[in-house]
Parts: sequence; C-alpha cells; structure tokens
Amino acid sequence: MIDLYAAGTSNGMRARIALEETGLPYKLNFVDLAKGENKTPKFLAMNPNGQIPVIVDHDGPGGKPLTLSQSTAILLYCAEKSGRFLPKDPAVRAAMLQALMSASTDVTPVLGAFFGAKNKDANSPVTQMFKDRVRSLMQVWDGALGKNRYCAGGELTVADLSLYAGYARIKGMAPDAVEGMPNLTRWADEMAARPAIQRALKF
Ligand SMILES: N[C@@H](CCC(=O)N[C@@H](CS)C(=O)NCC(=O)O)C(=O)O
Repeated sequence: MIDLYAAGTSNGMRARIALEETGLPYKLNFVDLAKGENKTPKFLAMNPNGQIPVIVDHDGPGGKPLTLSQSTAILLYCAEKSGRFLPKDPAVRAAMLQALMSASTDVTPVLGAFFGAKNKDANSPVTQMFKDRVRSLMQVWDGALGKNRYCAGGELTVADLSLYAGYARIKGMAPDAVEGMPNLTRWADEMAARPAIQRALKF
C-alpha cells in the first residue's frame, strides 16, 4: 500500500496519474497548500522542501518503507515497480527519456512561472512572456505528435503520463495557450478518455 500526499497541481497530478495508470494500490492524502499543510513538521520530515507530491510505499524495496518526493521520480518508481510504460528497446527508451525530460523539466517549471506571474498580474509583460514560452513548447509537442501517436513513438510511455499532467493544467487554467494545435488535441483527447486519467484528475 502506498500513501500519496498531493494536491491538484501538475506535479500532484503527475504522481497520481502514475499510481492510477500503473494500478498500484494507494491512498490519497490531500494536502491543502493554501493552509500550509505542506510545511508542518510531519510533512517536512517526508520532504524537507515542503512540496507535494510525496509517496510513502509501505512495501518498498526489500519490503522496507520508502519515502519519495519529486513527481517524475515517483512516476519512474511506479513504472518500474509495476513493469509498465517503460520501453525495452534502447532507441525507444532514449526517445522516451528525452520526451520525459522535456515534459517534466521544460514544460512544468515554465508553467509554474506562468501561473505565478498570472496570479500577481495577469496582464504584465512577464506573464505574457511565460505564456508565450508555454505555447511555444506545446507547439513543438504538436509537431512531434503529428509524426507519432505518442510522445516517444508508437508506444504509450511515462513521457505521455508526464506531459498530460502539464497539459491538463494548461487546458484548465489557460486554454488559449494550447489552442489551434490539432495533433496535441488528438493526443490529449485519447489520454483524457483513459479511465485511470479521469480518476487521477479528480482532486
Ligand atoms: N520538482 C518538484 C516540484 C514540486 C512542486 O513544485 N510542488 C509544488 C506544487 S506543484 C508545491 O508543493 N508548492 C508549495 C510550496 O513550494 O510551498 C516535483 O516535480 O515534484
């Protein structure tokens, strides 16, 4: 059994998508960021950065409990534990890692910067700059998904699970940042139809 500590942000969704899609048994412990529940001594003992998501796998490697933060580390941990969403072919695996890093380390931080700037001043040049950056990253994904069914080729991998977490947040908070991208929309519609994704997004 895994305890998930999360909220409905893109990083929180990434971890929950990982658990739902891999089918590992887990319990969601909602963390109210606005109330500072991520800064309590109990939470800081799990992640000194005071950030969600965190998992505690009570049946970790060697049967010992394992505490893990970082949404992409959680995604990879769940994929390895379940043996799912990780391509075996070395070339596809390399493409998957490239796609995963782009989804997790390009898209999500820029998204965070955009939402942070938007909360301060929706019309500032800084907000627009980050929004343009989000849009340009997603335009590259639109091009890639015009050539391949999924992020790393013909196989659904952890990269798709990671990108969808970011996409879902953009679509919910600033839909115009992903407008006019037919290949991305085709992929997103397929991802959104997956029952595990639907369960994962309900915070
Ligand atoms: N790189 C980390 C980032 C985690 C992160 O930024 N979490 C945010 C929510 S999306 C958070 O907990 N923010 C509250 C805070 O920093 O006080 C990951 O992928 O998990």
